[in-house]
Amino acid sequence: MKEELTDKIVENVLQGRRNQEDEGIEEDYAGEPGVAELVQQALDEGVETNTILLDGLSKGMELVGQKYESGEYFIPDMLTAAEAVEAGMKVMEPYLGGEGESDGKGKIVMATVEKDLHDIGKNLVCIMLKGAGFNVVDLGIDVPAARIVEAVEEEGAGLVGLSALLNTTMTNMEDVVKELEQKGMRDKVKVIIGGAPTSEDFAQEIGADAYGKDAFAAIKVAEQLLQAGGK
Ligand code: B12
Repeated sequence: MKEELTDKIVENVLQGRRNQEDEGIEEDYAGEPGVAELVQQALDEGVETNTILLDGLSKGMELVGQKYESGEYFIPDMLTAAEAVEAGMKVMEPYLGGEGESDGKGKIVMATVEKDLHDIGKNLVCIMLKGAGFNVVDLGIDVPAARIVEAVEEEGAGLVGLSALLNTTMTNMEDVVKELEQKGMRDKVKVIIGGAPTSEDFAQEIGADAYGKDAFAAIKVAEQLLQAGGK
């Protein structure tokens, strides 16, 4: 039952169907439950949020990526699929700790770096961090280094999480580290990076404190860094 539901979520992400009113990319599925309804159903049936995220929404988006790479899907298809994932995440959010003030663990400023518009992974990380008790300040996409550092200062955050999905924008992460250095804030703020083209080696190369492979790793490294002296 659980697998059946997550498989259906994957299928509907692939079809870019936010809800039952949407048609599909390949054919018209209107009237059948879409991602929002399926996620709700899974939650009602007690499927764990992590399972819905990993085996449903994330897996669906991964397959969309493969279809794009193989030339089967085009940019509009990626966009509709992304919207379907978002619709699912919206349904899940209250179950993961929600928008409420959760300042038990520490404050983290999250952003997708300048010139990068990908936010599904970052949003997932934000949701999971909130669920784990962090106070998350999400600055959104295409955020210049100066704005990120300004927000870290304003918010008094001890952590900053940066996301990049493009080879051409991952280098903008280094600007944030440099800006923190220039403002004399580097020793007070821990920098965590993530996103498909980044890696542990790249984190070291640009002077970041940690790399997180996925949303679960994000929680783990954020907790470790806090214990190691973040705010
Ligand atoms: C959806 C998508 C889009 C959507 C984005 C919609 C949105 N709201 O995000 C749209 C259509 C807008 C888009 C546009 C483009 N895209 Co695009 N896109 C993708 C796609 C298919 C999926 C990305 C995704 O959401 N993955 C699912 C999430 C859950 O995974 P994730 O982002 O990796 O995040 C996880 C981890 O990386 C990690 N993580 C992420 N951030 C962070 C941050 C921290 C702090 C931590 C710890 C962890 C962490 O945790 C997340 C959860 O587990 C990928 C293909 C792929 N296989 O990744 C291409 C891809 C990233 N895109 C690509 C390209 C080329 C583009 C365009 C340039 C296309 C074009 N010609 O216009 C534009 C660029 C726009 C821009 N300026 O940013 C390339 C990038 C190649 C490269 N390495 O440089 C890819 C890899 C596709 C390809 N193979 O060609 N894209």
